[in-house]
Amino acid sequence: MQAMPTTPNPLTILIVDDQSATRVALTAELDRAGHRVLEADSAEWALELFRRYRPDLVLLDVEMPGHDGYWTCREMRAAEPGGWTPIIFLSQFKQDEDVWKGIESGGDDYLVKPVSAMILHAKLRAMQRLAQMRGRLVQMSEELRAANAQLEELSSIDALTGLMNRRALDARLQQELDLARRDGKPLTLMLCDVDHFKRYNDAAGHVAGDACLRRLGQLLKETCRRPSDCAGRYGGEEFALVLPNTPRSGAMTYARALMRTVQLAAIPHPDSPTDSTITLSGGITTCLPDDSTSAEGLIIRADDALYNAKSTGRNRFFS
Ligand code: GH3
Ligand code: MG
Ligand code: MG
Ligand code: MG
Ligand code: MG
Repeated sequence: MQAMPTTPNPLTILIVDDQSATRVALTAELDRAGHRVLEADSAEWALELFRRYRPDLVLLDVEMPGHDGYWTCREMRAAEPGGWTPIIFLSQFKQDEDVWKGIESGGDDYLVKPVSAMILHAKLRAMQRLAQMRGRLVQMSEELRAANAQLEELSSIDALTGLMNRRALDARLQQELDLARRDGKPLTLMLCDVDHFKRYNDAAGHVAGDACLRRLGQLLKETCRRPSDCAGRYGGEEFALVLPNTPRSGAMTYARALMRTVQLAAIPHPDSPTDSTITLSGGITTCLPDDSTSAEGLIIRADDALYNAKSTGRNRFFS
């Protein structure tokens, strides 16, 4: 027999065979090549070692007293959901059906005993290559999953304020509406619009305008005291608040607190015809949702109320 090189990548190999002579010969050869070897003389012991030591590869006999190799192979596959350990059958049965059964039970290859050292090492190499490829694929899919999660997060955040964006707000409103309907709880939607913000930009510049929106975003976030309250940027200089389990009276209290917070922040407005600092107008709608309540309907109602707050002088919240 030709001299076989030692392996650059040693494997932990589980040899399963009821014949000690076969195990001894295989172990000697694999040992010589630099692999680590585990030996089992029965299906039960093989499974025990498989679970305990997670070998890199299994050489599996077919005929054994008690459970046979096909059974052992199926059990090993069941013991590694989502994983894959290469399993090569090594058997004296050489009928086509034997090979078929081995592959059907989950084996990756089927060799007929006695097998030459060169064939054995070649098959180990092939399995090693597949395992490495699979490892790379698993790693890639994990990276992809992480990148997707990051993208998902980014796609729901407003870049300027760090609040939820319109997309995420719409989704949250729908979700809270469904929950409120199921639980028979009141839901409040509040739309807030910065007063005379065009004039602010015209007088102070867009950079200052952006900073002002960021500051307002912070203030809105701070007014969300319950974990279920959520604030988002609806678009431009408009913000929205989704307040689950909040009746009309609670919503009014909330609006007063918000107006007070903005008043205390005292962000100077260089060119407002109504006030020397930034103010908000708001439209509030509260519902006890039934089957006819829709997210669009809530937005329309909050928008109508906001229009009334604007047209009656601004710096106020209407419901
Ligand atoms: P009103 O009190 O009626 O709401 O007046 P307004 O000027 O706030 O309303 P209008 O809708 O006429 O103008 C909104 C302005 O908000 C227009 C734009 O200059 C400003 N704006 C919208 N989005 C942004 C933004 O991302 N950054 C900055 N700096 N300004 C924005
Ligand atoms: Mg046997
Ligand atoms: Mg507006
Ligand atoms: Mg405005
Ligand atoms: Mg306007």
